[in-house]
Amino acid sequence: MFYIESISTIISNYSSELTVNSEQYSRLGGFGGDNYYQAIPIRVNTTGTYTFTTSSTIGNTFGYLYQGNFYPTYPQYNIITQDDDSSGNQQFRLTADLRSDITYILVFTTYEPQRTGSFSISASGPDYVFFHTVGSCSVNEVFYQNHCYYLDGNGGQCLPGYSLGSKTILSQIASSFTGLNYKTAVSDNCCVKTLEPLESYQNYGMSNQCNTQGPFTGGPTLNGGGCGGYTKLSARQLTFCGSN
Ligand SMILES: [Ca+2]
Repeated sequence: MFYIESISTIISNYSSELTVNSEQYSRLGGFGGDNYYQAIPIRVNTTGTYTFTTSSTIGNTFGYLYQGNFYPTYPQYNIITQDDDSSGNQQFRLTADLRSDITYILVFTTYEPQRTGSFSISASGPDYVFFHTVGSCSVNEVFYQNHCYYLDGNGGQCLPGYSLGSKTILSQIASSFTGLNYKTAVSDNCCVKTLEPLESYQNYGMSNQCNTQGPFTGGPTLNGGGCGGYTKLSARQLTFCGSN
């Protein structure tokens, strides 16, 4: 007895280029030189196994996949997998089990330093892969509906160009903060200040990881951390901000 299983595979594509204006770093296992790279945040809506292959005019490509944040100066942190040539013709192929509640970073770079050119990445898996536009959000930010959101221990203040985000938005992206970190400072109170007044008695809070350095093991939850009904605002109150 055997089964014939029908598996539908969905293809997603991303195209961009490395230029002399791209960011540079010394890739993991590289030559210590300056490799141009793109760190592309990716998300999936369906947990499963996904494969990323590349084609390029650059020549010899190299790919890395990270969970949560990618730190260019510590490229060994958070790494899930890497590949050089598995797709043939010196192109990489990465395969990984991706969860729908985590943001991953796909780092596209080249085998040798100082290479520029256009490239495309093709993802295949049980659902679409969302490649976030490079440059739209910076480190520790979540990209959502053309805005960038972050959590920070900043006492209800947001950086220039950002404003307090709403609980509605936070409810939709809270889990995306898994693997990320405070934007500038660890909080001293982990009840989240949002656009709404704290005294609304429905506050988000960090239940697992209150006032401790990330990467976060989870996002804020409604009334998490005993924050339901919390009404004070401390100097480093955890704060939810979004780009204007
Ligand atoms: Ca390669």
